[in-house]
This record gives sequence, structure tokens and C-alpha cells, in this order.
Amino acid sequence: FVKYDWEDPLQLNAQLTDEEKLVRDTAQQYAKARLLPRVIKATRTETFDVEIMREMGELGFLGSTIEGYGCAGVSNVGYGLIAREIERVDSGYRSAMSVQSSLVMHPINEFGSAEQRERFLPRLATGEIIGAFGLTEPNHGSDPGSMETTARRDGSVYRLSGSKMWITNSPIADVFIVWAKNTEENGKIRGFILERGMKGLSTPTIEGKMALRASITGMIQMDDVEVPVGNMLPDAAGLKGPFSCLNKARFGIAWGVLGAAENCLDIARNYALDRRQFGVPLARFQLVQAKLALAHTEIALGLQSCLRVGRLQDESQLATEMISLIKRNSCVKALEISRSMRDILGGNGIADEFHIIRHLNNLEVTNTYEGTADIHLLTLGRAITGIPAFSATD
Ligand code: TGC
Ligand code: FAD
Repeated sequence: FVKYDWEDPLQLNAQLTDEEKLVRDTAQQYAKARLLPRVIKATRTETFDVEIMREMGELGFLGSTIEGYGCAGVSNVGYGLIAREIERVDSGYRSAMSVQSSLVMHPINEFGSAEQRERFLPRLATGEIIGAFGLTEPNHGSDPGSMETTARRDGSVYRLSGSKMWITNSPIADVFIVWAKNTEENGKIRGFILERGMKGLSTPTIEGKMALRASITGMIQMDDVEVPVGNMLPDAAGLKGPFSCLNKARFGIAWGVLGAAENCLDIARNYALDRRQFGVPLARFQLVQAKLALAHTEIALGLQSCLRVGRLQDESQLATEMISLIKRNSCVKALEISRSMRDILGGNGIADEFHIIRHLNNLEVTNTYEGTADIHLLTLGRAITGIPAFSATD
């Protein structure tokens, strides 16, 4: 037998390529040195420093799986490892990275024209410009197929009207991937690239979030916005377009939230070793050890499943339900872990300087966005039974 390494229980490190280890180490060093010192103040003041996008761009973290256009071209596993290291500090920072990468650069790369790719990707890769993704609307979240935003062709432009809600980065974004129903195609869903400064476009901030406070969230309001025909993504038609982007982003979240859970476990373990009650360290109590051991188990199993799905994706063997499986599992488990690790810190567990309460609040959001935990259960239920149960009617 080999000696058990509690920090790498199932020998994940040995399953990574040298390039992936390098990517992971770069992300880990950056997150620790540059993001961690900023996060408490950013959370208290509910601010996002746009300089972070430039720093991530410089390190190749934006659109990292894309080949060309100044992007790093790493494996899907490499992307997952970046998400894990960034989210070890804060889900909001991973959100900013994954929206830019999976929800803005990916659709332009996958569904855009050569001209759109040249025009937008290099500047998105460096973080010179920032992107947002508008699918959710005030009246349609889990059911985006019922969206009300329309695009009406008028000569050389489309006129977009409607509003998108809960949009990460929208108040600071320069470009917006907006999904709308094209009236000239019987309401087929199409993707459009909107640009800051277009008449009729506004992006108010949503204030007062009690979670993901280091990330900026807003609306995209469109009042007859004129969008040149050349800004429609030519190769995305129907819900498949936005859902393909979500596959990428959900995969990153599955890895990322486990980074947040690992950070909660590390903090709680150190605390339990230091803090003494009844004359012994908290870590001496069986109930405390049980909490640590359960968290440790779920993280180890969760990471293995993310790695497996990443490898299958790299081998073009992905089924989209695999993403639902790991996204829901990681998010639900990470939230449970953050709750039980917070418990170990007692009263200190609610102080922001100990970080866990911030992770806990953030993990409430990761359970909701990119498909709620229940929506992913229903996706798996449909795969198991062959019966869609999303709607009360057939
Ligand atoms: P359904 O009939 O199942 O499918 C419609 C069409 O889409 C195709 N499709 C997919 N394609 C690729 N990948 C997937 N995962 C796909 N899922 C479905 C499907 O094949 C079909 O294609 P076609 O050619 O036959 O038309 O669609 P439905 O309307 O019944 O909806 C099913 C449901 C509920 C699972 C879906 O609507 C859903 O996933 N809802 C959740 C909505 C969601 O995730 N919103 C996310 C908004 S973005 C966000 O939260 C960003 S947060 C970012 C951050 O800050 O990190
Ligand atoms: P609803 O769809 O109203 O759901 C409410 C509850 O009902 C949930 O528990 C849900 O599981 C349940 N429910 C719904 N339908 C069913 C059903 N068929 N069966 C059983 N239960 C059901 N969206 C974007 O487009 N871009 C972004 O960048 C973005 N960023 C976000 C950032 C933050 C901080 C937040 C909070 C959200 C963000 N979202 C974004 C929106 C997010 O994707 C939605 O909040 C999410 O899809 C859920 O939609 P909803 O909030 O309208 O909830």
C-alpha cells in the first residue's frame, strides 16, 4: 500500500498532464496573490474591479480552451482546473471568468462569422473588452424557451426589444450576447451581439445582493435597439445555441464550486486543530471529525467525476446529461459542505474574515444559476424515464 495523502486522496494530481499542472499552478498562484487580498473589501463594498479581467487575460484564463485569437488552447480539464483555483477564492471571480469564456467567447467562436471572430475574440481574450450573456428574463428563468425578447428585421438592421434580468457583468460589459426570438423566422431563437453605446440599450445594476457580492449583476434593457444584420450569430438557431454555451459554463461551475468547498474544508480543519474546548482541540471530537471526513469524501468523489467528464469532452464523447449530473452534484455538495464547515467555526463562522460564510452565500447562487438543482434533476429524470416532466401539461 501507499501512504494516504489526505490532500490528494484519489491521486488526482497523477492523472493530470504536465501542461494541466502548469495551468493549475499558475491559476493557484494568481488567485492566492492577487484575488484573495481583494475579496473581503470587494464583498463588503459590493464592487468588482475590472482590472481583474485584464489580469486574467494576461495569464491566458479568458477563452482558455479556444485555439487562436490570442487564446491559450488548453484542454477542457485545464479550464476546469482554472475554475477550481479561482473559485477557491470566490465564486464571483470564477463567474466573471466563465461568462467571458464560455458564454461570450465560445458562442462567437462556435457560431460567429469569421469577421465577428476577428473583431471580438482578440480583445475579449486580453480582457480589453468585457462580455455578458443575456438569456434569463424577468418572467422566464428556468424556461427560457418562453422568452419575450424579439428581434424584428428592418432593412439592414434588426430591432431588438425586451429585457434580460440577473445578468452577470452587464453593467460593465462592452458586448452582450443576447438571445431573442426572430419575428421573420416564426420566433426562432437567435443570438445577437449588442455593443455598448447602441441607442435604446441600458444596463442598470441590481443592488443589494446578499451573495456573489464581488461580482456585478444587472439587467439588459432593450428599447428598439438597432443591431446591424452583421451582428447576428449566423450559425446558432434555436435553443441549442444558448444551451451549448451553458454546457461549457456548467462544466466550469462543477469544478469551481469544489474549489470553494476545498477552501471551506481547509479553513475548518485548521480552525479545529487550533481551537480548544473542554480542554482539547475541536479536532479531537468525533462529531467534528465526521464533518471533516464527509466533506473530504464528497470533494474527492466530485473531483473525480469532473475529471472524467472533462476527459470525455476532450475525446468528443460528451453527453449533455453528464454535465447536468456533475453540475448539480458539485453545487449541492459544495453548499452542504460550506454549511457544515461553517458550523465548526461556531460564532466565528459568520465573520467574513474567516471566508466560509461568503462561500456559503455564493454557493446558494451556484445552485440556482445555469439551471437550478431541480432543473438538472429533471433533465436526468427525463434521460432515465424518457418522459419530460418540466411542464404540468404534455
Ligand atoms: P428542450 O426541448 O429540452 O430543448 C430545446 C432544444 O435545445 C436542445 N438542448 C440542448 N442542446 C445542447 N446542450 C444542451 N444541454 C441542451 N439541452 C437541450 C434540444 O436538443 C432541443 O434542440 P432541437 O434541435 O430539438 O430544438 O428544451 P426545454 O424548453 O424543454 O427546456 C428544458 C430545460 C428546462 C432543461 C432548459 O430550458 C434549461 O436548461 N433551463 C435552465 C435555464 C438555464 O440554465 N439558464 C441559465 C441562464 S445563464 C446563467 O445562469 C449564467 S450565470 C453565469 C455566471 O455568473 O457564472
Ligand atoms: P425560476 O425559474 O422562477 O425558478 C424558481 C424555483 O422554481 C426554483 O426552485 C426552480 O427549481 C423551480 N422550478 C422552476 N421550474 C420548475 C419545474 N419545471 N419543475 C420543478 N421546479 C421548477 N442568467 C443569464 O441569462 N445570464 C447571466 O449572466 C446570469 N447571471 C446570474 C447571476 C446571478 C447572481 C443570479 C442569481 C442569476 C443569474 N442568471 C443569469 C439567472 C439564472 O440563470 C436564473 O436565476 C435561473 O435560471 C433560475 O431562474 P429564475 O431565477 O427565474 O427562477
